[in-house]
Amino acid sequence: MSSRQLTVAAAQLGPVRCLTTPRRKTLDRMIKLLEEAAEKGVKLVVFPELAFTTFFPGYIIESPEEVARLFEPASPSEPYAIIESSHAKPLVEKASELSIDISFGYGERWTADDGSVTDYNTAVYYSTSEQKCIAKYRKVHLPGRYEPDPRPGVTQQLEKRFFTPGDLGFQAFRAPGLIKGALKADYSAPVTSGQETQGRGDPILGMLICNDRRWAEGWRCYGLQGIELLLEGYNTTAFAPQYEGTNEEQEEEALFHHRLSCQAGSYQNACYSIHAAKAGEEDHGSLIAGSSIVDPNGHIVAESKTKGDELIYATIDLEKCRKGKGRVFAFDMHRRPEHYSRLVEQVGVREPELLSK
Ligand code: CDT
Repeated sequence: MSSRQLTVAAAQLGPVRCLTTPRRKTLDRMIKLLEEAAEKGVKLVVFPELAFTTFFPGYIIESPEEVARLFEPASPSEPYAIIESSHAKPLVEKASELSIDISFGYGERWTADDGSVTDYNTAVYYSTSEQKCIAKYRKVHLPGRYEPDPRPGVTQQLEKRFFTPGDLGFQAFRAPGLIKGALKADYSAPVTSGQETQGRGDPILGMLICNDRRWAEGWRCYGLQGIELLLEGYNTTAFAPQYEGTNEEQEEEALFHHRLSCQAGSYQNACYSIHAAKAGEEDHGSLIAGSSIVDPNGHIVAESKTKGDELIYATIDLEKCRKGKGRVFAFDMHRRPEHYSRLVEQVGVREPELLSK
């Protein structure tokens, strides 16, 4: 193995059928996938968005107590309380025992110092070499609607009701312990140039959650931090009665758009990416599979074959990110930010004036 090779995996979960599915049942499935990963020599496993529960934004839930049960508490004094929660602790302990880093999604109920409470759709990264969480990401792009669709029999997508958009931005981080001989900072030596150290340190990672993968803006924020490996979990509707097309046509199109987003994002930012689905038939609706590992040229190097619990893995070489980062997507040479102000000044579409008759 070259010094920048690493075996990584997506742990696809089949359906977590309903709101009352016991957490321990799902945890045991996740632990089994982790054990399989260890047998394959995997060093990093990505689990889906809202991994421990059914995709609850697909339900209309009136009772605040019932909603509260779906969230994990956190606060400024205990931002990573999730790893001490009985709902996640056995998974984290198993990851530690097997020396595998993990990333997973969950509903986070954040109580600030002033007592205000905010719910986020969150993912964390747990580093086994550090024995702690070293990064948190809160989903920025929340799809769907606040008010339930009143039409009978439709598939609901109520993320705007359940969550507040993330407030942490797209912060890349380095994960220690994954690459032998990674260059470390030497604060006693004078720094010559940032260019000289690029691609030689501990791997640069970032997280997105589901719908975020469709937005080029988040990918590029990570690209500008030199990301080498992007981690993403998702619950994506396969088909819904209110949309046009047969179930098969809708699912095929959903998979196409999923692959298109992941492949384009990886290519345009010259990074690997890992995508982990929760798939199959949950009570609120049907979810696509298509968990994948994508290389920096945009090629899929591993993809799930089922809609159930399935581990997909690949040995990747982070050195391969250098080609795109040094040529077509050498940002320092080719970007023209003086023309990009519209991207941050404008939200919706403003069309050019109509032409006169
Ligand atoms: N969970 C999530 O973000 N799902 C959305 C559904 C949108 S339907 C195209 C997604 O972007 O996959």
